[in-house]
Amino acid sequence: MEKGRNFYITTPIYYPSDNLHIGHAYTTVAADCIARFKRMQGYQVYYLTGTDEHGQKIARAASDNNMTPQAYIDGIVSNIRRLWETLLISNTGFIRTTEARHQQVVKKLFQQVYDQGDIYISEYEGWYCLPCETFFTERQLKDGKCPDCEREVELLKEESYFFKMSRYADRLLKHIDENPEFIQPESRRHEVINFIKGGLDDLCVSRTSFKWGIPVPFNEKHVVYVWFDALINYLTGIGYAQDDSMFAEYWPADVHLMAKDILRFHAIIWPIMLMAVGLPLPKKIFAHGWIMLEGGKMSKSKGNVIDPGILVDKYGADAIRYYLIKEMSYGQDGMYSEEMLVNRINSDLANDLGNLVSRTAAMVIRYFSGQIPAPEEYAPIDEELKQAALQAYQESTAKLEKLDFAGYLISCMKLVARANKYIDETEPWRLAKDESSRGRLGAVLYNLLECIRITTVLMAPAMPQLPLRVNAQLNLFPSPEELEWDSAGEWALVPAGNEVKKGEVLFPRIDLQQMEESNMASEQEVKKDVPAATAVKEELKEEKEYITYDDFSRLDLRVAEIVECEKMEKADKLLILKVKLGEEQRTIVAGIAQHYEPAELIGKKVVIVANLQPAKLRGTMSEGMLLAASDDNRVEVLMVQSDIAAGNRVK
Ligand code: ME8
Repeated sequence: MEKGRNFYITTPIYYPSDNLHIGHAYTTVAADCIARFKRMQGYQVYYLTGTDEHGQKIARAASDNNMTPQAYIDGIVSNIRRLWETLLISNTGFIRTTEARHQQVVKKLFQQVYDQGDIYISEYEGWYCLPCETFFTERQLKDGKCPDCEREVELLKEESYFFKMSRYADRLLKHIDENPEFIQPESRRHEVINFIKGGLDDLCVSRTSFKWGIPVPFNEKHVVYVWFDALINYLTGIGYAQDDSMFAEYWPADVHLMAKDILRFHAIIWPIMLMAVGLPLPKKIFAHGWIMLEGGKMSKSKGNVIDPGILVDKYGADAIRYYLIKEMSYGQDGMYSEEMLVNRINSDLANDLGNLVSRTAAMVIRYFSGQIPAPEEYAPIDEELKQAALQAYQESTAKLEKLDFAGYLISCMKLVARANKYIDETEPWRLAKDESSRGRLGAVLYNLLECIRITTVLMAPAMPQLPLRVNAQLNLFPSPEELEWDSAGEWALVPAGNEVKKGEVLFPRIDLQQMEESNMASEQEVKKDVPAATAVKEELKEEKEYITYDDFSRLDLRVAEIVECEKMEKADKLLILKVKLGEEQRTIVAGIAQHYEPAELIGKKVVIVANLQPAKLRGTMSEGMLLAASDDNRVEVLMVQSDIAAGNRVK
């Protein structure tokens, strides 16, 4: 195997004190995205995740459930493995700290550090935070509580072994200084430097107050401190002291990924442990932000958790993965609510990506009997599209290398938006009307398929099912399971002549109201006073006079394309739209400013009442009215998703 083409990435090993939540999925999905990206680049990737199974917290959770720790965690660990399968996590290894292979390595290294004089026995008194499995000094407490999670701490006093961290502080500072990429993002790197400069205390690395841990090899009254035990998983997982050639292939790790809560363990204790045992340090330790709920941070011990398995059942793994990765803005916290998730699925995946695929497929079927045309007749605008594709490839690569997850997906979606705009600019439906434009029509559709191919390759690390699902319709890849990353940097690889089939909608639009209703129903919390469903039914019951078909046909309803849109000055509710109906352009004033940003409407096709008497609204003449659905809280403008051209009638 070619050296230097190996890549080793890890997630934290999670506590199986309870089932995992969407916060854990956040890290695991992000690491999976990088693992898949690197595999597509041709690296031999080892992706390790697992569970941190010792310590007082696990022992207490088990006894609260009247179970032995082992039986308790076995159940949770099998749920975790299943969850990762559901989320399409492609981990190479899964390590449990209760495995014999790990216990042996922990004992061996503890002994080695003790023998060389870096571990000594003394007495410890300190404040212990159980959820964080961490000791604090009186000075470190915040209002008498844990400075990290702000929960109660307890005073513990015991004979303990200590690890001489202070001895290595200067060496660690020098390493951080000489390797700017070692701790990232930059703001976190500074935090760590300041913390070390503030002085490192020796670390208490054993416990006598409980038994659920790995015994200290030379004094069985003690068990090894859970963090000293857990960090070593990164070595055991790739065969340290058991499979030397495998270990040599993968160590040092390329990336340890985690959230900022456990950065100090990874950026201070872990490197010092490695220095003490004489191993090279990992290349990068990267701490992303937290995913927050509206009410604050989510955590198992606060009980406000979101089960990602339920979300996958409802919305599909690709959609959940997309949301989580897009929410991981570089160095910042993300937010989760089901409403935000549904809105993002609808806007990015259903409207933008899904529509691009379905419009293109429909046009190839309609105009070329489903056979991918060869690109015969180019126009200068094609070069622009090609450059946009190349830029998406270059930007996505750079962002993923930097672990800028949101930035990566933003680059992909820019290409999708550019391709949708290209449809509007080239107007294939117009070309189709003229036999002499057939060569040009073929090139337009070919270029669109090319953009879809490139987008699919680029998005595959985030959405592993996308290539298969796109391929089922568009037949762009000979083997969609084995895409090469660099194929996204090339143009004109789509195989002309392949057959395109009509397929299922890639990302069906989700009705937020229906979703909320079904949630309410499943939680059996339907209250008697005005749930949304009842309100709708009441409105329908309101008797309306019948009209004849002739009455109806007096309405001139038309498809109109919004070409400009801006907020009306000094009117919070009004937007001024310029719409095109075929050749004709009109101005419409619509009361939707609180529901739509002007930019999101441009390029959209809506339905208007074209023969409504023009009226002046706040000084602007409005020449028509948009159709929209509404309830008490929202207004949704009706849109035409297909390529039916502006100007056509709605009947
Ligand atoms: O700390 N937002 O395990 P843990 C983002 N066993 N990420 C989150 C999150 C949230 N709201 N909640 C959890 C431990 N995470 C130790 C690790 S490693 C040698 C030992 C993710 O189960 C994030 O990666 O408490 C965080 O660092 C980790 O889960 C903590 O998992």
